[in-house]
Amino acid sequence: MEKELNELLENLTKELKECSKEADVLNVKSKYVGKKSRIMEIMSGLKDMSVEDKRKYGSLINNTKKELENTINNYLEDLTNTLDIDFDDTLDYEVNTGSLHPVTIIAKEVTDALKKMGFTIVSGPEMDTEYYNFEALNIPKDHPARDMQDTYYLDNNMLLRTHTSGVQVRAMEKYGAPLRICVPGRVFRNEDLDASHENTFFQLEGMVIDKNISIENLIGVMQELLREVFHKDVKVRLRPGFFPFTEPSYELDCSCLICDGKGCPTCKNSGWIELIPGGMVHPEVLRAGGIDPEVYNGFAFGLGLTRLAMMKYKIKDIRVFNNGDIRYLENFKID
Ligand code: FA5
Repeated sequence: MEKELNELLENLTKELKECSKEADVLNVKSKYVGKKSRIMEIMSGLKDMSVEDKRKYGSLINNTKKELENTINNYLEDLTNTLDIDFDDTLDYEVNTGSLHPVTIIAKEVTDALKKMGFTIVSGPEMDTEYYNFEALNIPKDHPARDMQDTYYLDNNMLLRTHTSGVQVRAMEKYGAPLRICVPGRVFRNEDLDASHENTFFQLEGMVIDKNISIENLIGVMQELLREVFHKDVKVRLRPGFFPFTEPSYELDCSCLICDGKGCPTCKNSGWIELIPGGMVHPEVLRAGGIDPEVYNGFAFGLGLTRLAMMKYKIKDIRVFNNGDIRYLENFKID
């Protein structure tokens, strides 16, 4: 018995010396102290030994088992310690930092500017119902205005929101009046793509509901916002527009900063980029949000965030935003 126990220890030591990986040690462990190992077999045979043999060999067998386990655990500990890698921090290596996406940067600038004017940032779902995206905004089924935005309908009777305006009624229902919110977010349209049209782009909705709000308040907010983003006065023009959820409605265009208004493919040679449509919130929309249009009124606007980023960073083609080319994102690295 003693000879066999000594041999077990000797053989274990030999086999461990061959192990250079943790997995090898674990295999050896299973062989020497696992359920089907020789030492476990010997231990289970203890109960059948005579009282005399039990007294003679009992503690020897137990001690050998402990020694086998300790030898294995010590070896394992030494092995994992040697695998620790010491980094030489005196080496001069280049750290490749990431960068923010230009739309993320512009969204932060715009929301910071709006926060200074008392706006709260809220969000809404990208997958929405026809009700919030259209009906609550005074666009019933079969209304021709639905064709203004080519919609991705989903199998579950929902849709991918075509604009951030769907948050207007949700916010009114949740917070009531007075209200001053902005909603940056991704929107989706089944568009033909060109230099200024994507099928997945970002908008920022703004809405103010209070007593005695006028179109001057809206223009004041637009001017302040553009000044904060461009750090200079940018040439803009206001022209009448049409949206079923605002009355009156307007379109604010920004002089194309790619060509300085001379005309280029980005602005389709018009010299202008359609940037921020808006208007006074329609009384039907206020009603849908549970707000009395006899007491409150307000304005709303839907800024094209991706287009604003194009103007600010002089990006000629909107398609670069979604194509995942890291070389282009590297231009926006923060040191
Ligand atoms: C709307 O989406 C309205 N919800 C805006 C609004 C809000 C009006 C509140 C009144 C009150 P429009 O479809 O024009 O409107 O889109 C708004 C802006 O999103 C555009 O001025 C433009 O800057 C941007 N935009 C529209 N379509 C695209 C597109 N395919 N790719 C990139 N930007 C786009």
